[in-house]
Amino acid sequence: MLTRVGSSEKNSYGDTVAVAFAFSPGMEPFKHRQTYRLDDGVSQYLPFRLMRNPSFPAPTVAPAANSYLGLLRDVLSGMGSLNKAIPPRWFYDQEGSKLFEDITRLPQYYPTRCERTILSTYIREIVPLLGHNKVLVEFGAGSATKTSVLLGNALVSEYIAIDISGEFLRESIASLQAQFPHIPMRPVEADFLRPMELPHTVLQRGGIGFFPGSTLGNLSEAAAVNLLRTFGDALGHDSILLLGVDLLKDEAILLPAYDDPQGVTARFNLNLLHRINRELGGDIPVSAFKHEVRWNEGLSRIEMHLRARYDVQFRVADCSFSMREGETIHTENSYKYTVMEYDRLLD
Ligand code: AVJ
Repeated sequence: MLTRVGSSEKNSYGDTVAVAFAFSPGMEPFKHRQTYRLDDGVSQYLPFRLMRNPSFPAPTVAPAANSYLGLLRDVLSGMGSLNKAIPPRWFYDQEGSKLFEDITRLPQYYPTRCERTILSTYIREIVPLLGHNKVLVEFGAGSATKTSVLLGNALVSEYIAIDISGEFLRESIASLQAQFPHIPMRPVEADFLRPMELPHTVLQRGGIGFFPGSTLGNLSEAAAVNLLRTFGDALGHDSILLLGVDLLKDEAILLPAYDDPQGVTARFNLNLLHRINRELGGDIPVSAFKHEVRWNEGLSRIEMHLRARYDVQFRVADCSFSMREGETIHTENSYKYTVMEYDRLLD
């Protein structure tokens, strides 16, 4: 069942699913603050918030996204820590982006499906909030499968798609361009977590930021707030952010979404080690590691780890590492908040 929930309605712990909000960071809340709720008894999902950004832009230079040095730095520092961890952005090489695509088609992985349902169901209501002839900017566009719902209904002057996985992005945008030949499209290979400078048309016309997929959930609260500020700076005055995030729900639904019996998510997680071997000349014995998913109740997040099945030693970029049996490399967090918690974070 899909319902629209008024902004003033209180949502109690875990009962809600889909939301669209609008607010102005550091200023008075934007008039449109809308909650769309999808409750099929299984997939609670909170997608869309609209944010009006009143601040002036602080342009900065976009750094190279998929740089050898960036990967090297994150792997060496992450593997050298007491609690080994590698940031999830390194999942998305060509192979990883394809595997994530496969994840989105798994019956257990509900977010993509839910978001598309909410977006297409409420598109007529969402479109007027997006204004006319603004520049659509998608952060982490990937295969950009949800974007066609917006492009087919809203009037946008241009589409800028940002993703860390350049080759994959350019292929997706090429097929989207064939579908919408009249809309200028620009794929930008960049890490949206870093401050970025968008084409000046964004500041001239105003931007519609599109950030679906609950990618915000990968970040801690503080980092999420920072990212929203970065988006605000990049999108400039009179912009809007359409945000999709997953909600807290039962562990029995969360765990299989990140640990599917088909083993697709396991391959996605383990591909990180293959990538390190490929790109940094590592000799990590990938078969010595096992995909592990944990629900961290205290921090309200799904965690993905790579767990050593036995004591292992390996080298990456001429540095040696050893791990004990059972030790893990922490590869991803997916925070799951309630609507109230998201309200607070966005405020
Ligand atoms: C793309 C970050 C939203 O956290 O649900 C899917 C990535 N990881 N399965 C998520 C992911 C494992 C996904 N995000």
